[in-house]
Order: sequence, then C-alpha cells, then structure tokens
Amino acid sequence: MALLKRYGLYMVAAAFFFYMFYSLSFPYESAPPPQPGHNDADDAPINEAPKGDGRKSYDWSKIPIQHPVVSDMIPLPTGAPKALPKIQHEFKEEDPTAKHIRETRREEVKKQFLKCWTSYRQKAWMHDELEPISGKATDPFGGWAATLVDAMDTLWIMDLKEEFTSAVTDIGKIDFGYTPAEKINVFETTIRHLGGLLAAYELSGEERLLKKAKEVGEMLYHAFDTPNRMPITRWDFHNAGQGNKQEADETVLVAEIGSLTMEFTRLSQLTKDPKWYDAITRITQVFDRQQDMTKLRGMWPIVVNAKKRDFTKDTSFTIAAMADSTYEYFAKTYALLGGLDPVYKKLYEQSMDTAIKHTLFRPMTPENADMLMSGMVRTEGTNTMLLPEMQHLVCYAGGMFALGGKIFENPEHVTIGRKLTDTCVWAYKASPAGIMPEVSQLYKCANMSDCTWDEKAWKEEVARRADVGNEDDPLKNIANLRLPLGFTAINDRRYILRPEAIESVFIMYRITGLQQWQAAAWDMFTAIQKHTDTDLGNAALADVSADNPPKVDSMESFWMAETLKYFYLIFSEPDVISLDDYVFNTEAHPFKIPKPKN
Ligand code: DMJ
Repeated sequence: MALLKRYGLYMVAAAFFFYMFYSLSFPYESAPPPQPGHNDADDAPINEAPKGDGRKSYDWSKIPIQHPVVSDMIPLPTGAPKALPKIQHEFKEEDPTAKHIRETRREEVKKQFLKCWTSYRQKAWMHDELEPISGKATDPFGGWAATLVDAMDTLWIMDLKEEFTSAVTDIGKIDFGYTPAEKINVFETTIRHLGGLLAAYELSGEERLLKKAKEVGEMLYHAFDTPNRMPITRWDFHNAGQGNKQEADETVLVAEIGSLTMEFTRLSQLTKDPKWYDAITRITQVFDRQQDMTKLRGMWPIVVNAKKRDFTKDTSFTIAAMADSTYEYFAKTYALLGGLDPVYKKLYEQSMDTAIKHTLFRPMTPENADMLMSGMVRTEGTNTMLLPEMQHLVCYAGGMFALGGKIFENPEHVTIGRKLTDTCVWAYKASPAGIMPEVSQLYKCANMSDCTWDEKAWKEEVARRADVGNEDDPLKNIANLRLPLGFTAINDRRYILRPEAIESVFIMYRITGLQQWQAAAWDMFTAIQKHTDTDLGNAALADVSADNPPKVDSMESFWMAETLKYFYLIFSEPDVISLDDYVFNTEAHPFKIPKPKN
C-alpha cells in the first residue's frame, strides 16, 4: 500500500511534468520577434518571400542531403486501393424542424469563426496567433502565419471562398526558408502547416498551395538528414541550413516521432515523389519491429530513443498527451494508403488490444453511467499501475476507437469509442462552467461491470489525494476543492479552446446518426461561447471550475482549424466532408481516401 502510494504520487508528479511539457504547445526556445506584416502587397507573385531586410532565407531544395537514401528508397504501395467498409450512418431525409435548428446552429458557429478570422486578419495577419483580448500578435510556431495556414480549409468548408482566395495570395509570401526561432517543432509544423496546406489544396485544387506544401516538405525533410534517418523532433533549423552535422535525439516524445505518417504519405501521393513516404516508413518499421519488445507489449512508451532507434526502454504508457496521435494515425494511415499496407492494421489492432486491457477504466459517477476513460500506465517489472486520469487531450480517443472499429469491422471498438466519448460529454456537463478541465483524476470503479455510486468512498478518496484531512473531520474541507461529483482531483483547471471532445462527438454523430450527439455538441458550443467570447475572438480560460472562469489572452490556431470546424461540420449535411471520403489529420485537416475504380 505504501509502495502504491509512493508510486501513485510519483505518477502524478511525472504526469504533471510531462503534461506541462506537452501542454505548452511545444514552445520554441525563445519567443521570436514578430515578422513584418505583408498585407499591403496582395498582388505579389506566389512563392516569392519578402526580401530586403537582410535576413538569411534557405532554399531547402538546394541544400545538399548528407545522408541520402540512395538505392533503397521505399516506394508507396502499388495496386488498386481496396474498398473500405462504410463508415457513416445511412442518413434519412431530415425533418424540417430539425433541419431549421441544425442550420441555425451551423450559422452561429460560422458567425463566430468569421469574427475570429476578421480580427486575426486586421490585427495579426501573417503572424502565428492573435491574442484575443489585447489584440496583439504572437509567433510561437516559427512565425509562419500558423493561424492563416491552419484555418484555410475551414474557410473553404464554411464556403468563405472570397476570404480563401485572398488568403492564398498571402500564403505565397510565407518564407519557410527563414525563422527567427532557434528550434522548430517538426511535429507541430507537420500537422499545422503541412497538413493545412495539403488539405486546402485538396479541397480547392489551388496548385499554389501544393507548391507551398512542397516547400514545407523540403524543409522538414532536412530534419530527417541524420545517420540513421530518424528525425530530430526539436530541430535546430539554422544548424541544418548551414549544412552542419546533425543526429537524432535520445529523448523523444513518441507522439512527435509517430505522428508524421499521414502528412508525409499524402505529400508523396500528391507529388509522386516517394522520399517523404520513405522517410516516415523507416519510423513505422521501428514501431513494427519493436511492438512486441516494450515493457507493455503492443504499446510504446511515452519517451523513445531515436538516436539508438530503441523504442522499448521507458516505463510510462498512455494513449493520451505525448503519445496520442501516434495511435490515432494507424487506422487513418491504413485508410489513406487504400488499405494496401497491412502493417498499419497490425499496429492499430495490437496497440488497441493493449490499450483496452491496461489503460481503460470505468469512472464511478452518481448516475452509475456505463462509461470509460483511458488513463496513464506505469510498469514495474511485470506489474502495471493505472493512474485514473482524464485529460481533455485524450478525448480524441473515442473518435479513434469508433473510426478504427468501422474501418476494421470491430463493433467492440465502436462501443468503446461511444463509452469514451460519453465520459467527455459527462465531464463537460459536470463542470460548473459546462467545459471540462485540461487534466483531472476520476474515481475508478473496482469492477467494470458493476459499479454503484458510493459517495462516502468517493469523499475518502478525495480527502486522501488532496491531503485535506484534519483532526476533527477529514471530509469537511472537500467543498473548498471545487470538485464535481466523481472527480477526485483537478490538476489543471484550464480550457485552452481544445477540440478533442467535439472531435469525438462529431465522429460519433456521423457514425451513428443519433441526434443526442448534436444536442451534446450544442451544449458544449454554448458553454464555450458563453465563457470564452471576447470583442475580437475567443480566449482560453484559466479555471473552468469557477462559475465565471477568468480569461487568458490566448487563441491557439487549432481553435479555428479544429474546434470550430468540428462544431460546424456536426451541424452540416452529413455529406460535407463525409467520413467515407476523408480522414482527418490530428489537426482536423481532411485528406481524401483513395477509392477503387469501378
Ligand atoms: C492540436 O494541435 C492537435 O490536435 C494535437 O494532436 C493535439 N493538440 C492540439 C489540440 O488540442
């Protein structure tokens, strides 16, 4: 028991450390100064970066590769794509009242998007983010107009074509050969910039966007120029630009090395140049070879060693923060490759078997709801310990299981997806602001099949965790903790406009056709809107357990790229970006699924 307590505390501390590390959105080492705005030169030719300020801009396509792939370039799989099983529900004709409500809600979402976009355009154009309270601009993602690039496909989907067309011209002016930042986060640049450009290209057919995506691809390819061809995930851009030697790191977050597959595969498919597919396939091969060799077989630890190509040593496992999209991408990459590479099916199925067995738990709730959550596991020898944590970030997992269950015809996974999503919806409702916090702990049922609410036991667990005991009554200080029933701790009370809950709710809706998901989405949207709306856009919140959560002057690019897109799509006709036609990358950028010719 003492050991469990000690490790329990260690896990919380470790989880918190990792979480802080991750949740700061991978900041660059020093905040880069803002770049000059370029909105006065709408007629400049595409792909011509602003010149004349004396700064160095690398032409990545011309910088020699020091560790080239010469004779063993891995080609894209050939052959006709397979037909995947039907993913979406067969929607029937809509009742006129339901249609009216749905369209009204959709327009509310669009109106809010347009407000954010207009403010960004007026006050932070060509910068990464707008600060939605002060109206200042900020550049935490290399200074490459992250919000602009990330939101392009949302503009298209929302039928804001004029705004889209005018933005394309300015995208051409982004200089991916230059950054004032010292280091670049390869994962973030891949999912936001490369993913955003590829999806916007696919939707619009605008060739200039593909050209720009290729420019990003040429840059990122240099992060793979190491002796073992493993990428440097926190990459010294200038070191590489000057042609210096580089090698992969020994400590890498598994999400950052495992979640490049969709974007690199798509870039190769669209350009017909296999080098990006080759680059990520070498990582996939390591995942495949070592899947059975880790301390929790089937899954890989949160931290892996890219320099030694050893993904087996560490002892903390999760499908949540720092690992998440690695798992999310297996089934999606399988679909993107037209079902032609069975390794992604194997990676998905074996990792999910382990995740189901070791990370899932049933939270105890006053409603005795039959729901699931996925926590963090630590191994010690043959023992495993589960921390019953709930992160906003892990709410993507409901959608992942449901989609994977459809793609691989596994109804149990669809049910698990539903139960995981139910917990996120419940957590939104349980919070005073109607929005779930970043990280919390739940009371884990001892038994998955039979779990009756036990308020006394819950209170004792809260008191134990919070150490609120005093001599007279160990339970009396619980009210001060502001914990919804069923929560045993809240480690991080923020909401930073994240999308994962609405992402899974959207997927559940498209798969089941049940209107309960649209109702849940509307409750979530109204709560978020009520508390985060500012004169210029939407602001992150410092504490969702307060009745009136204080606002924080931050609006990450994923708000317009992901959160508002999913809210818009759940209130759109089901054939708008159908899940039978598209897979979304982890930043909600849709890529087209190849189909067999008939
Ligand atoms: C996004 O950048 C992506 O969804 C990523 O996979 C996780 N974090 C944010 C959103 O919360």
